[in-house]
Amino acid sequence: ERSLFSSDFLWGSASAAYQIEGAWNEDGKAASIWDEFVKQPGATYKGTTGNIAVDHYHRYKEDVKLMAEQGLKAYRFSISWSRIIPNGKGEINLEGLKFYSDLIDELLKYGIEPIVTLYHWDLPYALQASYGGWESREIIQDFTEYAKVLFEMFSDRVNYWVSLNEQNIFIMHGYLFATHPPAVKDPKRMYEANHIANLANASVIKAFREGGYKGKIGPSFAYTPSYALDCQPENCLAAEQHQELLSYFWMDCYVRGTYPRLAMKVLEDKGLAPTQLPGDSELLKAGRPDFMGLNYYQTATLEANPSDGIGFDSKMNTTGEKGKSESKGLPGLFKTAVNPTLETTNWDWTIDPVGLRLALRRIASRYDIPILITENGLGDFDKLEEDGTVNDANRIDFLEKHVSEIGKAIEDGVDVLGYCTWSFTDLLSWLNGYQKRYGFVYVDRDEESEKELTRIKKESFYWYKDIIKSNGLS
Ligand code: BGP
Repeated sequence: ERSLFSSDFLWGSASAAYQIEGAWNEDGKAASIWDEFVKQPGATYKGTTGNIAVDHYHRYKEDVKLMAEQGLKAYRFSISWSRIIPNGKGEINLEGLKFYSDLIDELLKYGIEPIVTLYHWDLPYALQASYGGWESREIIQDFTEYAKVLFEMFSDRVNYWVSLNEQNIFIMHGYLFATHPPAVKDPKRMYEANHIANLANASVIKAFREGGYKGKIGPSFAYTPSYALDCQPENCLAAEQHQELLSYFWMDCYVRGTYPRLAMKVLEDKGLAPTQLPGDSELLKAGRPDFMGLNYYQTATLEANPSDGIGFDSKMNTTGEKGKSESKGLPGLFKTAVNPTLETTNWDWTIDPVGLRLALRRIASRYDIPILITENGLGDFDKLEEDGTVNDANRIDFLEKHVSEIGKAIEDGVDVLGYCTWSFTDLLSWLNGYQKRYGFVYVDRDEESEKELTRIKKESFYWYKDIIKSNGLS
């Protein structure tokens, strides 16, 4: 049997600073918007925070050793801006730089390719407080300056950079659902902040090009491909609206430097179109990425939504009791329906491996760009058995089917650079606490006590080890 994956395929796994590091106020780090947000009662599941998280900041050597044991080819992690530049602008914190420099060296020692995310949602709180974070154009320059510090310091050792992680998620949750900081519910402000984030993303990519750094850079997008319920024509239209407004709206900006025409018409009609200034369009066009980072978890099934208004509400399932989520969708355009052909996770996310092949094909077809899968995984309640094992058969099944669909997409002609599972160790799920686990490595902690945070290899750890070794065959 011949592997469908190239010999340099990046078999990886991913994490983000706030979700693993802990040490939230150590060695010169200042607070991020998440450090502040979690202090508000009811902000997160049972009030969980990343103050300690899984203590990766102090245990990174142990974690990297486990990665090496598994044979990981790549590891995606994010850098916490407020460790590097505590106030968001101005003075650089050398201790922060040293932490990531040491982490990169540790990875390279074992031949693991670092994939570095510049921004995974933990904005320095000072920038939120002083000018409203993503709502001010000042952030374009500050984000670019911060990125340049990292390019200068690390681009001799780093070949893959992710600019913004899931802009669509942090913007929609931050300014529409009010479930992420700054917890605003205002579609007008959302589209303004989003436009500024687009400009900041493009500005960083432009700076990367102008600096002549080696390596590749691109954003990671949370792409949820859409299906029409029952193939009814009006539901097909709803699915297209969903695709335009929730996917192409972002990806077109990244790759083409323009907003999709039909989505923009919807915003104009509703008085929600963002302010565009002279020069914006040129900047967006100068920010074409080298690859599209794809975070794929699920597909959505849509039906027509005859109601009117501009609200877009959703109720999240943060407890893991099936059937607790509800999405109303966009009035007049679409609403989410249950797909009778798909199983769901305990948190009501559809399980759809073919959806990954579809996502890859759609991106490749529309944009003709290489794709780096920067996240994919199953959140589950894993159980540590008396005998010290964790049999996460569900996760193995989930990942195996997704890997197989990647193989098929490669056969279809999609250029896939690599696959990072979410996540390597268990870690904090932003809104669902520590009980929603994704890792190959179990971390022994619960909501009440931090315990010893002992690392325990799950069954999936060994499964992925074999996949990597055989380059995707087993
Ligand atoms: C993505 C984020 C990750 C991670 C993942 C799982 O949206 O980029 O940081 O959290 O989703 O999501 P959750 O923790 O909500 O299950």
